[in-house]
Amino acid sequence: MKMYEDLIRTTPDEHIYSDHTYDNVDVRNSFKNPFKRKTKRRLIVVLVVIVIVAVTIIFTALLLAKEKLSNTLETTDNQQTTSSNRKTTDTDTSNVNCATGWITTFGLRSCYLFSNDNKDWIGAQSRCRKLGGSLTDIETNNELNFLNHEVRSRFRVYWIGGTDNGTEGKFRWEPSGQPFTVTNWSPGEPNNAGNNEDCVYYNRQNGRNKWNDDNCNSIFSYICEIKV
Ligand SMILES: [Ca+2]
Ligand SMILES: [Ca+2]
Ligand SMILES: [Ca+2]
Repeated sequence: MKMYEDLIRTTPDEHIYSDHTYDNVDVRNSFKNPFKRKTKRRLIVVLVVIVIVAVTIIFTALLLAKEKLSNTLETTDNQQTTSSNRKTTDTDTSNVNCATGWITTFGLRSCYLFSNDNKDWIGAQSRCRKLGGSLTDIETNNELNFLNHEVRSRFRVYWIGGTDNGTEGKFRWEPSGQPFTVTNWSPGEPNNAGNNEDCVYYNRQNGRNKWNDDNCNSIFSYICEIKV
């Protein structure tokens, strides 16, 4: 209050109401002037209105931003769900119906099974045949991209149907006997290490999904393919 009185005491307007004196009584009288009180009240009301409007604008902007973010996340979720459904249901526009546990994607006329168990290459091929297919062959970039993507999301090593057994260095798909038309070798592979690597698997070396030739007696998971 003392500070406020000092301030008022030095205000030029006080000359009007102080009757040319600066004693405390005159200053208090001038402060009680109804005109000044009204002005002060109006000022406070205007300030309060400004604060309310500013808070409302900020709150509305935050709400809109939150809603926009929520819509974006929902759209992404829907797209992912659609993508997932495409692989696992018969609503795929390629009209490929896959049995439970087998997957496909748009543009491919095959279903694929990623095994949960492990076998050597011959045992894996035998198992796939019993299921009505064979170890997968990879004949197009579309098929390669699909399998690369699927292997990337799993933490296993998978046998595929490639081999150069019988003719060293000439890789083919079994059982079709077709030579490789697309390849996805790891750097430095195939190297036929120890002169004893004739079967091909998908490795996870350096986090990439590349092929390696390995000893056919090694035990890995496997990818079966049924052409429809
Ligand atoms: Ca194939
Ligand atoms: Ca070999
Ligand atoms: Ca190798």
